[in-house]
Amino acid sequence: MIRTFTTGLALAALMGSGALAETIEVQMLNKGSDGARMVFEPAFVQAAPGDTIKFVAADKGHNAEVGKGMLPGGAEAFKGKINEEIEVTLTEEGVYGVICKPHFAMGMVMTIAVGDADVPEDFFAGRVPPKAKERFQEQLGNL
Ligand SMILES: [Cu+2]
Repeated sequence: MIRTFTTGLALAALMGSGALAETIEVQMLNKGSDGARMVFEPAFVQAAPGDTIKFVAADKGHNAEVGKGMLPGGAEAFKGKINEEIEVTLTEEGVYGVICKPHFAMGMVMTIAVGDADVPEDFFAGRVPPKAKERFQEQLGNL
């Protein structure tokens, strides 16, 4: 599949991905389709190694970054700026917890499982606000 990429990150993604790798879009929203406020949609993504996740700034004031320690060993953390649409290619299998920094306390988080992933024991080792933890646990229920 041929796609047009515009950012340097995406170019790196293209070079690092296999021929069948997919790009999966995740919207950053003030209000989800179920009415919930401050959400990533979808809130849970099952990806294959080499797939790219594109965070779309559908609404303003959000960012996407890996929560502290919420990534597989050997994987590289990513951190978008506010309103920045980033594309990240995930090659390491495992669970990635993604947060929106300004709305972390309001539970704006999502989970990406790459490949055959189990929840790491230390996933909640860092500081995770109650609402965020609640949503993470719901998302991790998909595994
Ligand atoms: Cu946000």
